[in-house]
Amino acid sequence: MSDEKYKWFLSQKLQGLFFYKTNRVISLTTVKKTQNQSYNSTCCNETLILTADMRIATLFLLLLFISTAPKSFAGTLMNGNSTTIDAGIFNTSCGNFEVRVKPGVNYAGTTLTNIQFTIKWPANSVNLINFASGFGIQQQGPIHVVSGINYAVFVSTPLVSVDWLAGTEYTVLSFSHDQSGVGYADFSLDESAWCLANNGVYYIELLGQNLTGSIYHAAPNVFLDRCGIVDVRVLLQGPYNTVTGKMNTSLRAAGSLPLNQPYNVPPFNYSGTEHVSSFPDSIVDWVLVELRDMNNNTLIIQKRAGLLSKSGVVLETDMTTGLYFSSAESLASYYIVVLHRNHMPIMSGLSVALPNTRLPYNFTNLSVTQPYLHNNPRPAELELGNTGSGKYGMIAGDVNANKILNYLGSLNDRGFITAKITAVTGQNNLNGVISGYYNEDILLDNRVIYLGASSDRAIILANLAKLTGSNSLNAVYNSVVP
Ligand SMILES: [Ca+2]
Ligand SMILES: [Ca+2]
Repeated sequence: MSDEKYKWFLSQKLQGLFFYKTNRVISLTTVKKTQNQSYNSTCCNETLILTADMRIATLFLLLLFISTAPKSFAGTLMNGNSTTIDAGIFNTSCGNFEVRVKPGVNYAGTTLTNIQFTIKWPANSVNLINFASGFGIQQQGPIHVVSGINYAVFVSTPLVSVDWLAGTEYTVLSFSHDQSGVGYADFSLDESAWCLANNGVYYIELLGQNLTGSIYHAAPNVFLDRCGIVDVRVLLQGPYNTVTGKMNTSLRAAGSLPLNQPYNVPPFNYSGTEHVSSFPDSIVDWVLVELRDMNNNTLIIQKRAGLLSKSGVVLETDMTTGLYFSSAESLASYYIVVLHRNHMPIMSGLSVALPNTRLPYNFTNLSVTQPYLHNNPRPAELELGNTGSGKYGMIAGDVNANKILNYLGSLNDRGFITAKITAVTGQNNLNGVISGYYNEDILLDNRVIYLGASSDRAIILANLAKLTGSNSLNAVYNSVVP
């Protein structure tokens, strides 16, 4: 082995002597305290047999290293920049992470000879997957579980040349979690007692020189569940009860709610298979939620049917909060549209990054989240109960769900009520009352009533007056949702 072909360096961390060849690095095991006669390469399947002279040289260099090697040239330069290299872990998007290093000064064409760190996160939460590294960093050994914490140690194997600029962050490892968890958890690069005891603390060296800096960034409160979850809060004007401040659950109480989602008919034409075998007492009705493209809010990406609780939470059929959209991408934002069988649809005023479980899109409180084009020029929702209640809900009365509210004229919503009563009772008696799950039951009280108390007709006229400012029977309100 000649000096032209091989170069050597001493690793402070590994307490050893390493050789490598330009353009084809051979990473060697450390010089052992035992009388090794050969050094097994960890790459390239090469074995270097050291000659007697080389062994003498190795021993000499090692002794020289042990006696004279600087403890570190790391430190703080006169200009204030540290010569060390800091590290951090970043939650770059839902479920995705990067471990980055940030050098204090420039390192051009320098060989990264060792880096290691330990990632720490709660046990029994999620698994780490999809590792990628341009620096040959791999997990070393199994995940260690200690007192409810997972520790995974990562080390570099081959030697890699780096060109790093001071103050710039460089991703040395990226990975994801498998979205199999619940809630939130902290992820960090660890410096705990476990790491100290197991030699897994952050360490980095270039050309054998210890440049270990400090850990400067963690990833707290990382969402562990699936990324495409839409958490939306909404009230329906029809069943809203001004006394309780919640929605009535008359359809559930009457046993009228269908077990399969009801939006498989025009104009919704949603063929989803959402289904329940029974309903909790708190369920008001089914709603349909659309995810729309952030750059084109008429482009529907995916639809889901969910259950609406009396307090306004949209639930999965397993009664967990929020709806999961498998087509959602973790880096993208979406407009959220809520539709109901006989209420006007509403859309979020802005596109929303998913998951939004930390800050649900709350259509009931307009001081928090505005619906699309609210009061521009007309309301997109109506205040429920007394003026100043501060609670807003979806506008009742669009019996045929054509996004138009009208009392007279073509396809008017009033006419469907009389037609339904006539069709079911077989009589032209507007005092007739029918019971069941009908779109003509605007108040969702399990009855279709045209005249008298609790009529489903009167709210159409009252809403048109509020929405258009006109008491004309010919007033028309069009939804602002495209
Ligand atoms: Ca209509
Ligand atoms: Ca009714």
